[in-house]
This record gives sequence, C-alpha cells and structure tokens, in this order.
Amino acid sequence: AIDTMIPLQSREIWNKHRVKKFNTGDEFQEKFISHVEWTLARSLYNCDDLAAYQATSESVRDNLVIDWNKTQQRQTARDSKRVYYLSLEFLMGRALDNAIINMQTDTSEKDVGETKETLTSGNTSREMIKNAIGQLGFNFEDVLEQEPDAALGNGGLGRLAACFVDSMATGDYPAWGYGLRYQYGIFAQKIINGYQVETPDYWLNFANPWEVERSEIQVPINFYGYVDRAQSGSSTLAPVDWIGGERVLAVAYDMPIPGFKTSTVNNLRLWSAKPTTEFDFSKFNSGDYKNSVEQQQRAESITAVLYPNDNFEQGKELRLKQQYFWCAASLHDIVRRFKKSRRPWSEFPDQIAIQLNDTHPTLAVVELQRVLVDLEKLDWHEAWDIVTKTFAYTNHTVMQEALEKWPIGLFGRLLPRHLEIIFDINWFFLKAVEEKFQHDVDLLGRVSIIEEASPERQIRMAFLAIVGSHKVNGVAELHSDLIKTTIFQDFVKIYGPNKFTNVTNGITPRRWLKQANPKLAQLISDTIDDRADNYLLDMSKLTALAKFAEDETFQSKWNDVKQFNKLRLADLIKKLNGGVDIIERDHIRNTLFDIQVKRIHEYKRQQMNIFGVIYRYLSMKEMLSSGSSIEEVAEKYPRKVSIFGGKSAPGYYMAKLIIKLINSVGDVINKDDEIKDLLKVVFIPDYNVSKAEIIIPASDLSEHISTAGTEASGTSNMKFVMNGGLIIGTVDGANVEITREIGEDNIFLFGNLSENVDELRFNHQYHSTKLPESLNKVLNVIESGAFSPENPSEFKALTDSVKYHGDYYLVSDDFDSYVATQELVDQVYHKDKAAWLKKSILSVANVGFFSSDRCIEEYADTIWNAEPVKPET
Ligand code: IMP
Ligand code: B1N
Repeated sequence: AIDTMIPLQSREIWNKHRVKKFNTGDEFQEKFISHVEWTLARSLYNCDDLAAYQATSESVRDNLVIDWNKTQQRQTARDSKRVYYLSLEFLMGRALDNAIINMQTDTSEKDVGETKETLTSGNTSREMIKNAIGQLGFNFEDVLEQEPDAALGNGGLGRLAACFVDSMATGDYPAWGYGLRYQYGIFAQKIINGYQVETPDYWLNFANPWEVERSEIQVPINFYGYVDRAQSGSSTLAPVDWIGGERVLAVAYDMPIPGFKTSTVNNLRLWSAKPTTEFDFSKFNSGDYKNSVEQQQRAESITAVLYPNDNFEQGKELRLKQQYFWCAASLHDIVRRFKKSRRPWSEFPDQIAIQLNDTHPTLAVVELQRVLVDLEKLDWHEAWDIVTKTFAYTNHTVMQEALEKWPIGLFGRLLPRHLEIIFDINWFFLKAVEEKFQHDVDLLGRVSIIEEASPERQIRMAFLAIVGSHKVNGVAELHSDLIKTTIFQDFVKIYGPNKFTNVTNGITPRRWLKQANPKLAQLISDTIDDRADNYLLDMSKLTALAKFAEDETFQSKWNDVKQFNKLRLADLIKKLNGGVDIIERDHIRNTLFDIQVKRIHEYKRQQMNIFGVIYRYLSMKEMLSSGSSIEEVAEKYPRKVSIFGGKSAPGYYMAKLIIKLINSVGDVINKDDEIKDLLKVVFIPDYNVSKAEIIIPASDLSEHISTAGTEASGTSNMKFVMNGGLIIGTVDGANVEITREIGEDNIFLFGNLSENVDELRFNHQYHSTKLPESLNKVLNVIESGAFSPENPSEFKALTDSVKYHGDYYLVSDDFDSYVATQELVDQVYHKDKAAWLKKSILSVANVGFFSSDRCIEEYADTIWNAEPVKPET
C-alpha cells in the first residue's frame, strides 16, 4: 500500500542508489574515513580519540538508521497496537558499545565455515570493529571512553526505563519511549574535603551523534491563561476553550534504540523547549523590547535541567511545567499518529497502550480527556472510557515524601482547564464510590483525588493515576503486596484486587553482562557452548552453568575473571585518587571487595554500613591494644575494602552528611599503619552508569540493606548477582525474589521484616531508643570527634537521629544482626573459597528471571495486550 503511492521511476532511482550497511571490517574502515573527512571535516593528521569516537559512532549510526527507517515503516504498515512508555527519566549511559553489541546477528547457514569476520558471523561484531579500529591506530576502549553518559535520570527509576526500551526493541515490540531532552542531566559530583560539590553536566558539549533533531516536528504548548465558556453556555462537561497565556514549542529529538539480534530499531523521542516565532505585539509596547526577548528566552528553561531528586518531590512550578510540556507534546504526537489511521475513536485503546512511569506523567490522563472532549467533541463518558482503557500506571515507591501532590492554587494558575477536568473526574469517581459504599462515611475523604490539606487543598497524583488507569502495578512482589495493604488499600476495596498487579523489575543482560563484563560473558559462552550468545536472549540457558559449580578448574577460571575485574576497578580508583593506590594491589585476590553504590538516602542506610565499618575498625584496634598480634587480628577481620559511591540530592542535608562521614572515616582508617592495610574505605566520586559498568563486575559482596518495606525493588541487586557477586541484604524489594530464584544458601539475609517495622517505630517514639552496646560504642566515638577533630559535633545530626529522633530507619534494631552477618561473610570468603565460588556460580546460573526481557513480556501480555512486530526474514 505504501509502495503504490510512489511513482515507479522514483522508486527505481531510489533503489539504484540505496544506502548500504557496512558488513565487514574493511567496509567499516571505509565509512569511518569518509566520516572523518566529510562529516567531521578532519583528516588522518588530526584525527584524535574524540574524532575516532565520533566517526565510529556516525558509521555505526548509519547502519542503525537503515533499520530504524525500515522498522518505523513496518510498524506503520502492520498497524498493530503500539506501546508508549512515558518517563521523565531515561538514564541511558553510553550508546556506542551497546549499539555495536546489539548489531550482532545470528550466524546464518551461509556463514558457517567462513573465516572472514563479518557482522553475520556470530559472536564477532564487537571483535570485528575493535580490530578494524585497532588497524586504524586507535585503542577501542579509549575510543569508547570519549562518549559522555546520557545521564537523563537520577537512579533506579530512570535506568529501569533505559533497560525497558532495550528489551522492547529486542522483543520486536512496536514501542516508543517519550521523555525530555534536558540540556543538563544529573549533576556531576565532586568530592572536595570530603563534601559533595555539584557541578553542571553539560553533556551536549560536543555534537551528539546519537540524536536526530526533527526540526520539522514542533508542537505548540500553552500554559496559564483562562477558560472561555462562551461555546458551552452554562452546561458542565460541555467542550470549552482554553485560552493559553504563554506559548512555547516542543521540538522532537529522536534516539535510535536497537534491539539485540534483530533488525528492529525503535525510537526514543525526547522533547526540547524553544521559543515560538510568533511575537505578541499587543503585550509589549515598543519600549519593552528587551523584556519581550527575555520572556521568549524563558521558554528554553523548561527543558534546561533534570530535577536531581530521587524518591522525593519538591513541588516546584517549573517541575509541573516540565510535566505538562512533555505530556502534551507526547499525546499530541500519539493522537496525530492515530488519526492517520482514520479509525474511529473507540478503537484508540485497541491501538495504543500508554504506560505511566510513576505519577510524573499523570497529566497525560487529563490531557487526553481534554483533547477528546474539548477538541474532538466526544461525550465526556465516552472519552473517559477511552482514557482509562489506554493508560496503566506503575508505582515505584511508598515513601510519603516521594508521593506527588500539587497545591490547587499553583496548579490552577498554570493549567486552569486541567484543574476543572480533574474536579470533574473526581466528582464522577466519588459519586460512584458513594453509590457502592453508602455506609462508609470516611471513605470518600480518604480516596478523594483532592486532599483537604491546610494551608491549601492538594491534588493527589497517585490517586488520579489509579482512577485514570485500567491497571496499577508495583515493581517487586513484596512492594506490590505492600501498596495493596497500605497506601492504596481503599482502592483495592473499590476496584477489586484484579486492577492491582505485580511486574517484578528486570535489567538488560546485554549491557549488564555482555558489555560490562566481557570476560565473564566469554567464559559463559565458552562453557555452555553458546558462541552466538543466545543466552543473552534466553537467560534460562544459564542454568547449564550449575553443573560446573563445584568443578575446581571452572571455579578457578571463574575466580580469574573476578580478579581481572577487581584489578580493573582498582585501576579506576587509583586514577580517581590522583594516581595513588588505596588498595594493596598484591593482595587483591584475597581482599574482599564490599560495595554499596546507589543514591545516598537514609532509607538505603549507607549510615548503617559506615557504622559497621567503624565498629570493625574499633574492634581491630581493641584487639591490638589488648596484645593481639596483627596475624590474630587478620584471622578475625581478614582483608576487606569497603567501597561506596552515590549522589545525594543537593538539598538533602542528612545524605550529604553521610557522604562526609564516609570520607572522614576513610581518611582516618586508610592512614592508620597499625592495621596494616587489613581495612580500607573508598568513596568513588560521581557514580554513574559508565562507572557502574566497571564497579559492579568487581564486587565480591554488595550491600542492599534498606529498612524493610522501603526499597520498592532495587535493580542493582540484580546487576551484582548477574556478575557473580554475592549479596548482603534485608528482606526487602526484589531481594526476596532473588533469594527464591538463586536459593537462600547463596545470599546473606539479615534484619527485621517489614511486617514489624510499624511496631518497632512505635516503640522508638514512645520509649527512648535502646542502643545495642556495639552501636553505642560507634556513636560515642563519632561524637568524640575521632573523625572530625576540628569539629567534634560535625556528625551530631546523624548520631542524634538514631539516639534521640526515633531512629526512623531502624538502624539500632538491625545493627547487631548486620554486624554478625558481616562476620559470617568474612568466614565463608576467607575460610572456604570453594564454597564462596559455588554460591557465586549458582547465583549466575539462576539469575535469568531478572532479565528485563521477561519483565517486558509480562507487561505486554498482562497489561498492554501488545504483540511483537517481527521483521520479515
Ligand atoms: P509518524 O508515525 O508520523 O511519527 O512517523 C514515524 C515514522 O514512521 C516516519 O519517520 C516514517 O519512517 C514511518 N512512517 C509513518 N507513516 C508512514 C507511512 O505511511 N509509510 C511509511 N512509513 C511511514
Ligand atoms: O524505582 C526503582 C526501584 O528499583 C527502586 O526501589 C525505587 O526506589 C525507584 C520521584 C523516584 N522510586 N521512586 C523513585 C525517582 C524520582 C522522583 O522524582 C521518585 N525512584 C524509585 C525502579 O522501579
């Protein structure tokens, strides 16, 4: 149908000159050189690593673009149901290595026996390009290092969205991501004198080969203004006009998202704000020209910066502006595409599924209702039926301070028509609840989308998201159960339990195994005889590793891979430490690498980790001063390095204090010659996706020790396990299912359970906190100024929080079992390495469930009702 619209002659010429992909190292080199000369206007004589990175990216991109165009045409022609994933954050990291890995295709019959490296000769796309670049005089890793991270996210929520687009493309789903193109991603973290200092992340400094500006796609977006009821008269629910007071343009930037071993390349569309070219002459008299230009420049501020909060909502007007700008532009695009199919509106939910990544895009629900009622003139109820069948909502947190609420004053000024629509949605919702539950007088107030708060009423975005969706899911079993019994319990009563479901998070094994840990990937594919890396698509193939779990030669190869990765991390740490080693290199093989890298948050309890380190240090010192030899100390407290990394929100005082404490403790311990390098503390500055790819494969042990019931899922726990690291963790989030999958012998669990948290907190409130002797000792030493001699009270807020302020995160309740479990870890690691390696191998063998491919399949089957659109073979 598409072809017949183009005249034969044009098609023939087009076909004669059709662009071709490179398929061999030689063809890659030809492309590379033409990009250096033509695209970059450089030459052999001034082609540095940056130019090599750019030319490589342009060449790889050319291949992707061909498949990208074909994919979009195919998805349009098949006209099957599309999925849109709306997320304010996409924490993509680097694109080049990932694109190269995903370019790998299956070994086809005709390639068997061929020795020449081509893209179709199985496990070699990465090797082929690496060699080709090497011949051109560049080191592959150095070239990859040139790429800045696309850091358009804070942490787990944003990285999850990135793993999801990878899996949606890999599964051939016709699925787009929609987000914002922030000019500044998450800030870069510097550590100065032990304190976090934020510096801007201007990631678009050099041309970005991974985006295509669609300058022809510009959507006008309105803010402020007023509602004109002239066309509707006095009747409510009738269409009305919203006369906007400020207008900006949303410009589309597209990023290709290649699937692994498929020619499907999906799209990630990010919106950027720019001023309109129209000029409001009436508003500005001739003397106010400067002011009017400034007003125009304000437009760009909408997509200037990512809000750097994780699990926290500040309620700032600019944030709401970002949300509406993004939702309105995305919906406009989705509706425009739907209208091209000329189907009746009633088929909208059959053609389109929209997933809300947390409540941040909930305005899309309201905007679609507005488009259908005010612009397309559908009846209110008909429109609402379409809306609720289209949307589904994923909840990622139960933390009160992260639940979005907007004061109606601020909201109504920015979006007057949307506020009216929310009131109407709420009115119909409450009316239905009232009819069904006539005797429950408190219920209406509890579930109302509008909270009667002082000083001002607020819109509860989570409730709006539930009412506007057909499914609500949590991100791990424990979390999905918790939301049903706590924050959303009334809604389970109203809608029944089937509206609420679980989809346990996952991660993409392409980035988090193949790309981050090429040595382990190689060992796996050799061992299970899968040279074409099919296990990266079907992770159940990893169970074949289990039979080698006790095989001595295999264990030793496994250990060598870990050793390689630990050295690689030690190199990074040395580089970040001004070329000075912190970790004793000769002893790395028997030094336990204990890692906690994630956003710094009281609920994640980095403070408990560093308290534990202090306790260990004090115990070592005590042994020495009571006459024990260093050998005896080493027997009880063998070699260990505690590695931390993570950013604090710039305004989060307690989190920043935790960072300072870690660094101050490190300063004391790392300098103490008496303990002979048995214990080291390292804080890695500026933790981000590309650093995670180095850090995670190097862990022996990683810490996932949140207060039970607070971490919705966690996803780095899955990444560590996939790389052969063991976990010390609480019974929280996805730790529970990790335990079920890999076996409880292979994880170190400790601490109170979530069902006891309320009671424990209650006890702290009404009786002053009883500290265990161990923790008391640690807090006293901190208070004595041992880590801050120039300012002994520096860490008072941290120690007081446990002692006097109710210990909300239950550090005192879990401390002793944490310390005891750490000592158990030491014993297994140092006394029974074979048992340790067995645990590590069995963990990887059974980690398959946590592939985001499984997760996306569950969304597609149980929430989206969407099918893959397979490329023709
Ligand atoms: P959109 O759906 O209009 O945003 O277009 C997205 C992409 O789909 C375009 O860049 C085209 O590559 C492809 N596409 C959209 N409509 C058609 C069509 O009618 N024929 C072929 N390709 C199309
Ligand atoms: O989402 C991740 C989970 O694995 C984590 O457990 C969870 O903490 C994380 C407001 C959030 N929940 N909520 C946020 C981020 C930014 C923001 O402005 C909330 N992040 C999570 C993936 O499911």
